[in-house]
Amino acid sequence: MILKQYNAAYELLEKNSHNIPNKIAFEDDVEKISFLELKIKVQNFSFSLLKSGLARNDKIILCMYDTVDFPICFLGSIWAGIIPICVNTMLQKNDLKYMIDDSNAKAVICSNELLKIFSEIKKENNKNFFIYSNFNDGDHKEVKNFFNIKEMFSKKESNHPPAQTNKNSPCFWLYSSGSTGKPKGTIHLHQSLINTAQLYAVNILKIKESDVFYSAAKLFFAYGLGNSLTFPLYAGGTSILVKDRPTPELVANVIKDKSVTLFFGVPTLYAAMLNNNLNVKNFETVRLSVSAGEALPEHLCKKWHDVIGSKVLDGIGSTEMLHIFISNKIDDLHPGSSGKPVPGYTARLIKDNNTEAIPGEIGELEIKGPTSAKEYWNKPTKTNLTFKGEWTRTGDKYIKNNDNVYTYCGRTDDMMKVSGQYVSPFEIEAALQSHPSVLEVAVVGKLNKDNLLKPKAYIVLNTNLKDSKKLEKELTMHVKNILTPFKYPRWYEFVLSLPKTATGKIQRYKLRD
Ligand code: 3UK
Repeated sequence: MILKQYNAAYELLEKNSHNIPNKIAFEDDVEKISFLELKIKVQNFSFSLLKSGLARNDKIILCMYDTVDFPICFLGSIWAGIIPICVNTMLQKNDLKYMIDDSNAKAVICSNELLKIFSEIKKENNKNFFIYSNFNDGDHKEVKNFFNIKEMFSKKESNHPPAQTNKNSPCFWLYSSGSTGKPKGTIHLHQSLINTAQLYAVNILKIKESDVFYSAAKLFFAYGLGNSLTFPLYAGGTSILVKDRPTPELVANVIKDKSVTLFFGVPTLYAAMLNNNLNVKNFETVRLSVSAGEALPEHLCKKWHDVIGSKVLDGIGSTEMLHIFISNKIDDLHPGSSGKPVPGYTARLIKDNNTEAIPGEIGELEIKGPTSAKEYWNKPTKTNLTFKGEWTRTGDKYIKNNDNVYTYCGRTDDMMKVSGQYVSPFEIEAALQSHPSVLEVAVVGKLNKDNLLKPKAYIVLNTNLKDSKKLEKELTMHVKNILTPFKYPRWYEFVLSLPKTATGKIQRYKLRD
């Protein structure tokens, strides 16, 4: 069967560059770009990439801060049929080198500030990948095969057509970190970007042309890529891109200065913001917030609504599924839960004995939908473990109730058996979180003197510790009041911070001994 021609970059740009050519699509700390200018620069960049020596299906590492250049380079590569691999700008040299080697990328596009690290990788390893960047004249002239993206953007090739890809052609990659093991190149298809925009952003968030989007999660994460690039382009809204780290102060200022209507954050940020005596007036334009990446504790969900006056929708997404597939809805909100499957996706919970869990039973979440990655690059064993035909395994334990509402119970490998029963570290964390002295908490299993696994809590306090024995007693009482009593932590350790992945997920395995 021959599939119709379909290029994701073309699909995202065509309509709005025609209908609302002069509207601002992206705005960063220094510049703005309209829908029409964006399309022109994407075509110019695509043309220049091909002319510089790259070919269809070549891979290119894209390591850039959140600026207007990101969407031009990402979409320009896709327009050319070249496969961009978005990577985290905070990675160390050896991780970046790993990804260049693993993917066999022919080239790198990076922000000016990251030129140094890639030039070093190139020289130290005698590699000949091309580097594309917005360098200033005189910068890094010593490195071979350097191209200035700003010059490429203005090449005047606006008749340059998109590559003849189809819905199922590989489009771009993201590296999935997981909590252990080497990062895996996750191959996404052309159809997936627009499917996330339609199924989640239009149907659940009700995105529209008047929306101003701001995501604290950066563009190189799947979460940020949807929030700040795919969704605003699809809706014809405006996306605010910010290079700096999203501190509570910065986020509040951006929201106020740019009159943001849709805000996307992660639970840790919501906790920090609510702990920061927010000026509620800053948030008047926000019509809806979104939380993902980790489960949003019930009390934070309620408190955000009480303080800000608009709702926050918790939803679970993954790098493998590209964006959110189970979510709360504006008129169907369940604080403390992930909500219901997003229409267009099907979810199931699989028990240890390989049968499906019924309501009230815990199982591992598997998901089916039109945005799943095709496979992990060059990792057949991991691919077969995660992608089972139409179903994609998440590695998460969930429980659903009779109303089909899904509640997170922790990563599969974080689950504990305490007193013979499955205990999710997450429910103990959620209980501890609701205590006024607790800022952040991670719970892991630890063996007691009888070699039985019991919960231990690592806690970051939001006050100075005065009397630890007294506080421990108080916390235990607090947990016993909320949960089945045997779930209370047998040990407490008060720490200044918790170990986390680059995407802000607690690395519980590092706390286990
Ligand atoms: C966890 C959640 C409970 C869960 C992501 C939105 O986080 C994203 O992708 P990652 O590949 O991680 C996936 C894993 O993170 N998780 C994410 N959201 C929630 N757990 N409640 C949630 N709301 O373990 C999942 O398997 O980094 C989030 C959109 C796109 C994404 N890629």
